[in-house]
Amino acid sequence: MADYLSQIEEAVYDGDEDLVVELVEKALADGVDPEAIIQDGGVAALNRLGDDFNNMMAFLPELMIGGECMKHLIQLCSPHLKGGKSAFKGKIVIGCAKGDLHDIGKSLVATQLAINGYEVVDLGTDVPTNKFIDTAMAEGADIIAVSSLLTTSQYYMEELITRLTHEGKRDKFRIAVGGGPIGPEYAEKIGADGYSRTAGLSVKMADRLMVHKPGDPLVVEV
Ligand code: B12
Repeated sequence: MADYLSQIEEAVYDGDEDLVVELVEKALADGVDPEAIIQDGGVAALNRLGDDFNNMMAFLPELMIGGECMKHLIQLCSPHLKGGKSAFKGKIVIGCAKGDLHDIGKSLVATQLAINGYEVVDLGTDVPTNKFIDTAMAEGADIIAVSSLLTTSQYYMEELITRLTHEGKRDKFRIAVGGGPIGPEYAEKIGADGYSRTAGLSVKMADRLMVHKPGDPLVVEV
């Protein structure tokens, strides 16, 4: 299994889409855990590409191809992810903060929540604060979940909470935040209700948020 995972990691890192598809199909057929393929294969490669980008050893095209490989990988793995209880648990509006086009992590979170009993309204990328609020109101959502990978877009998470407070709507929704640069400290600082480090953990976080009351401490799953 470790062999498959390291080969998948290398293929995503190298941007070899055909090889990624071939290896992931073989690994799934051999019973390798789809979550391990996503995390230890795909995410591990993207983290390496991100580090290379920081060190000017990789550039935008490499990130784009890596992202495409990851999307193929997720598409193949998603039908094999195991859900828990399927009874309806609540409604979640999710999207990427304004200015942010990184949707791989957000989509993984949306998938995990959907296969574990949540109705998910996915607003996609670059979502203006208004749209989160208007959709959550119209849908009667329980949770608004915002993803941000850019330090320049994470500010809009704070804007969302400030706007809800000013409009007297803060207590209508639990706010969950996550994504690369986001940690529990930031979530606490802006007054969010929940944070989880991974998509898998977002289900436990959402389950806890459904019984969370205004003023309760931040729910953290790391
Ligand atoms: C792939 C990639 C891209 C692709 C994105 C493709 C796509 N469709 O998503 C492309 C090429 C488009 C891209 C563009 C850019 N990128 Co980019 N990109 C990456 C890269 C390599 C991987 C991101 C990724 O998908 N990771 C894998 C996923 C699964 O992880 P994740 O998103 O963190 O999600 C997990 C958790 O965080 C959590 N989670 C995520 N969201 C949420 C939400 C909630 C509510 C919860 C509870 C949990 C949760 O669950 C997920 C699964 O476990 C990262 C490097 C890195 N290490 O992350 C850089 C990175 C994010 N990019 C970066 C930059 C700078 C850019 C650009 C500005 C580059 C440029 N000069 O144009 C543009 C910006 C575009 C824009 N406006 O958004 C920087 C950001 C630096 C910063 N701190 O602001 C990074 C960190 C690279 C680096 N090291 O410098 N990028």
